[in-house]
Amino acid sequence: MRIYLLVLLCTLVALPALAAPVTSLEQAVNLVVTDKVPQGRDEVIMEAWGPLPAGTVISGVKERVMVTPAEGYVIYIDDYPLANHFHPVRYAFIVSATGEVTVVDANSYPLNIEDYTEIETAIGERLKAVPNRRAPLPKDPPPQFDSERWAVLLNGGISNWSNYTRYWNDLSNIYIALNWVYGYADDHIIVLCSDGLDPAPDQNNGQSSDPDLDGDGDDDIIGPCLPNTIDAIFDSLAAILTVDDELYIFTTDHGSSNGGWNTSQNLWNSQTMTDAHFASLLAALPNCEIVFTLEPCYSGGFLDDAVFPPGPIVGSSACRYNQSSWAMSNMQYDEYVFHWTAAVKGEDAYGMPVDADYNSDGVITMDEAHEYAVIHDQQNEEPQYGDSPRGIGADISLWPASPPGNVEVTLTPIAPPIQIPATGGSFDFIIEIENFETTSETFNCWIDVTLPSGTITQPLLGPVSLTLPGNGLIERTRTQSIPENAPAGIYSYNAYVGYSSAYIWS
Ligand SMILES: [Ca+2]
Ligand SMILES: [Ca+2]
Ligand SMILES: [Ca+2]
Ligand SMILES: [Ca+2]
Repeated sequence: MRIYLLVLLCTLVALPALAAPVTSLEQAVNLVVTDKVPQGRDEVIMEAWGPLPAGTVISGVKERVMVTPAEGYVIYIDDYPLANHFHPVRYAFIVSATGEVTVVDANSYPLNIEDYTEIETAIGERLKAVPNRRAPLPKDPPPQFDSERWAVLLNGGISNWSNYTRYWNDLSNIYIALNWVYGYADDHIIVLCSDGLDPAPDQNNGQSSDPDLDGDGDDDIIGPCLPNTIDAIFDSLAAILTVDDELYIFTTDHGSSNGGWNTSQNLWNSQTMTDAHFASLLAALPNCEIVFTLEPCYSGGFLDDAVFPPGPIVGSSACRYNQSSWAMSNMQYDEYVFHWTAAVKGEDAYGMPVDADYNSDGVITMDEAHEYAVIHDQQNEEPQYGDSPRGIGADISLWPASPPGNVEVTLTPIAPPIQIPATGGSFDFIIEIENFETTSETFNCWIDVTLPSGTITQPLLGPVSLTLPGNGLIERTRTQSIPENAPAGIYSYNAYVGYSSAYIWS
């Protein structure tokens, strides 16, 4: 009798091990993590859906993933949380009755993401905690030029689930570089970002994108990043731009492959822009100078379409046509555009100085910016570059397209030598600026002083923006007062014309 009972007990114990029913999402997630996530749950992003009846269609944004063979649970697994979408992902299916787990490879996150339950993981929480941040503003920006330089900055983001905070940070960083370092006028920098000015949350941190990218109180985002708004902007530019103008285009966000070299960039509300469409927008413009910098996954697939003769045009991308692009390890910016922007700006988004002027001519040309970004890019991506005519990127920067104007500035002291007593005083001088070109030139003029210690001061006068007609001449007499407490020694008074201290003509 005793023996019989023992056998019965063993049978009862053994049965559940053969077929363990799964009765909760949590159980399903734990099974998948144990069986299929060797790197550990905190290294992946997971979303779970179920229990679902047999015959439920499971779809990613880009594909049909499976039809559930039985009642069970679906767990979406992103093994590469720092890559921009769309990259390889997995869907696990757990049969309710038996706990059997199968995994299907796919390339996109769930179409009906709103039906899924987010599974808390360390990396998922870090991604949502990434702050919106603005790079420090340069201390002495150049005045804005009236020159015909335009910029279009785009971030689609797809949806508020996938519109990572870092995309806004990428836009803010390049906006500050264009406006505060290169003197692009505010109203010549057109920014289309996710849902535009809609106050509804559109970022994965649950917040709405701040339209003010540089924090000066003036909105910079003008509209949503949708096919019709992009087309409307390029239609306007086609009417405004002439061959003497310059256009800079920057895109961050996700991207997709449509097979081979055919790729697209994702826009807001799950819309897309194909490489061919982007190229058609550029083709409709006059043959002005065009530079574009692309961050999305598969963005290398835009170069074969959009870099075309006669140019001048320079394009670069974070990755090849068949590669994902990546966030920085701290997830605050995207890797390639973080370094590219640092190169042209002379400092990175954290204020660390950067020198990408490889030929030491005072100008960061487009080949140099790309080279700097390639050298410093530490993620699993191969940035791409193309220009037409071949090599023209070495002659193009974000400064106005024309080469330095033949404009000279001369300072002449009145009644030299100038000696100022210890009690202070003043002296007079003539400043003369002559344009030796036959066409009009627009530039800045400023004056600084080399102190007896050798230190050069901030500008004492200017920078002021001036336009001189062909062969024009300006001559002015100015008085400089010297305070009593100025240390004794020899002072040099320096005048400059050019764009900024980074780009001096004379
Ligand atoms: Ca919004
Ligand atoms: Ca602003
Ligand atoms: Ca292509
Ligand atoms: Ca250079």
